[in-house]
Amino acid sequence: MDSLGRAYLFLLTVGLGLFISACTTKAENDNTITQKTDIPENAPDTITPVAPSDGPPGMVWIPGGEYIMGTDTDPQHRSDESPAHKVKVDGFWIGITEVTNAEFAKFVAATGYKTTSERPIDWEELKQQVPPGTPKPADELLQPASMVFTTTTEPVDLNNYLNWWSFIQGADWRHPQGPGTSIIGKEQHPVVQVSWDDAVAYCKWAGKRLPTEAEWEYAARGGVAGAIYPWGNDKDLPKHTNSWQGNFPNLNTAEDGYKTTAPVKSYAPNKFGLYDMAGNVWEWCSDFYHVDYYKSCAKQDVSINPQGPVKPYDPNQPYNIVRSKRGGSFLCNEVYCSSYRVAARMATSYDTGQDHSGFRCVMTKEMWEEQKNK
Ligand SMILES: [Ca+2]
Ligand SMILES: [Ca+2]
Repeated sequence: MDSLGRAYLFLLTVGLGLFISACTTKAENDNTITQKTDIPENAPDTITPVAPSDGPPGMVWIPGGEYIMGTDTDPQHRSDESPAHKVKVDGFWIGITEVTNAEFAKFVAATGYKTTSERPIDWEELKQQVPPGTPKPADELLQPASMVFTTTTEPVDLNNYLNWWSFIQGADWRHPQGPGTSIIGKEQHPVVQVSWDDAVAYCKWAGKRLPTEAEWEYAARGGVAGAIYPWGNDKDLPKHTNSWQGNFPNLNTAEDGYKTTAPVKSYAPNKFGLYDMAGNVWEWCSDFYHVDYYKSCAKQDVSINPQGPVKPYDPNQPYNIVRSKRGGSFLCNEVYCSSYRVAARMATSYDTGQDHSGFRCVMTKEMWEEQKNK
């Protein structure tokens, strides 16, 4: 499953994997809390930025407010999306699109930054995310590498993500599928093969930060209470988002127009004016991921600006330091992942780059004031 990160895939690839658990492909539903799923008739039109002439370029102002985060009623929801709970967030600016290759290239040109995938694997660091006693792999296996998806030739066991994920040396943001591939002509596509560390480094350079999960979901919902997707409840996915049609992972019919990434803004925005909150590429959030985090949030009447759990934990990868990602990608489909739903969450280790994973940034008023005065 794509939630399993670099450390596990790497160890499995080199034959040292000691732990892998079957992933959950079936939705769970306990219906303990009722949540409204109908779109209200008075849903707002696209909300205009508070100060469009004065806002950071490429971002839209999301007015602060209260909403129900997570879901108990979406038939496809997984246990970590429950219980639905009340959250209040302050207003913030958010990127209208995922960060593009052109934008990331400017950052790299200005700073000389090397992404996680471009650096040799640091065994001392990796060691902390694998079962104790795992032997050190040979040095030739610790070369720069990243995770690449490959369409299979026939239907495969969906419980074994090694059927479609490989750890490829030379795969990085400039070569998303490995040596011989490039991003030439894909300047307006979202950057991929970025780890959480890379996304944070970009944000810092830009005077921004990653969204919290609470901010991300609030923005994705577009002010429409209880909908399943950023556009509402319409099940005609190819009309709204870049996901996967056909049979995963062997047949990609690209009914939505794209087999891998699409240029940002290829589909209509949500009611906040945000593009690709569902699909195209996954988006890192600032929070650690903890499978039971919502249970602790739900103990409060309202969680105010929640920042995520203090410690990460994903039972599928108990040693990994996992961060949350949101929105799903061009690989998501109804059978396997369905993470284009606004409530869907994903745990991925902070050092993992994948060719379906990127990010977008947010900015507070204070950050914008500081940036403006530079
Ligand atoms: Ca597609
Ligand atoms: Ca996205």
